[in-house]
Amino acid sequence: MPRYVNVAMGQLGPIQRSDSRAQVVGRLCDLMRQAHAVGAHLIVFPELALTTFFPRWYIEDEAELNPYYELEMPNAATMPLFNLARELGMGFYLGYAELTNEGGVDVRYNTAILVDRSGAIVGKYRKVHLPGHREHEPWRRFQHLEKRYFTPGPGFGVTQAFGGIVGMALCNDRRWAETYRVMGLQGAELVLIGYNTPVHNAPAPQHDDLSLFHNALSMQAGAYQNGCWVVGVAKAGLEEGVDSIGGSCIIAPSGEVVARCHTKDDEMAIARIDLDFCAVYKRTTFNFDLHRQPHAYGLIVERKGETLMADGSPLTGQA
Ligand code: CDV
Repeated sequence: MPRYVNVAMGQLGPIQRSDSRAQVVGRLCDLMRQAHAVGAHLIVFPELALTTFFPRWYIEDEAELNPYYELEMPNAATMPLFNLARELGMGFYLGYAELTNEGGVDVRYNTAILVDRSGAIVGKYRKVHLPGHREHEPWRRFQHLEKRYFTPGPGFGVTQAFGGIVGMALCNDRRWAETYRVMGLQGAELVLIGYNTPVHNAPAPQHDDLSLFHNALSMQAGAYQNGCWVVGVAKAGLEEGVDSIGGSCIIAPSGEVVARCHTKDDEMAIARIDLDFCAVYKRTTFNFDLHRQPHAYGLIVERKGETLMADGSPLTGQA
């Protein structure tokens, strides 16, 4: 019995600060309807898909910050999306800012959920790799305060869903080989990744022209080296004066891009994914059980960073 899943990308154009949740959820519902009309079983939305990318601003007042977060999911604003998913029999992946309370303490996560075709939440992921900085850095054209506004999540799990093994990650996670390998070791066949990537990288502006290349390079490598499908979906375009890349794409276990979005607006694109195609890679070149040599990889978990530069100077830096 072949295991096909029709996976759609629900790329978003910009969301401005003044856009209401109802407007944004309306756009997500539109994309879901378009995807259903061409036979999708699952639609993948971006990171922080309900709001503007607020980490670009330094906000000290919690009363100003808190409205960007969801206290529960689903909630009144997102219920129309869950209802539509149930009505159409469509699953979805959705990124949003989560404010929760752990032992009396407020904790904020950059979160993604996986919802199955019955409208039930079957997986939750909290972003592990939080880029940027914690304090206001006025020299930047815009801030990237994810380290201030979120706590890192506990790790990369996988979920049995859509007939296969599904993993989730968010934006900066896609640049790290460990992200895919930890899920690959749990048998991930389909990895879903929403992102917001400004074209301009303040600490390394020489990367700006390469931002779309690095986006594809990271996800294609992750797919190939772990024999899994990868779906990367952007929130793109000019949002509150900051231009972000598009480049949403679906990548096969061969590392080949099989579908992509071509605008920087709301756009739906789709591919039929054969989950059994993973085995061609998982049983041969990347048969972990046969070929990996964990005895040689100890430093990956024993050491967090390179300790010294080649010239002996200490490593310091920004992201
Ligand atoms: N949202 C992100 O994680 N963005 C980062 C930017 C700051 C480089 C990314 O890795 O795309």
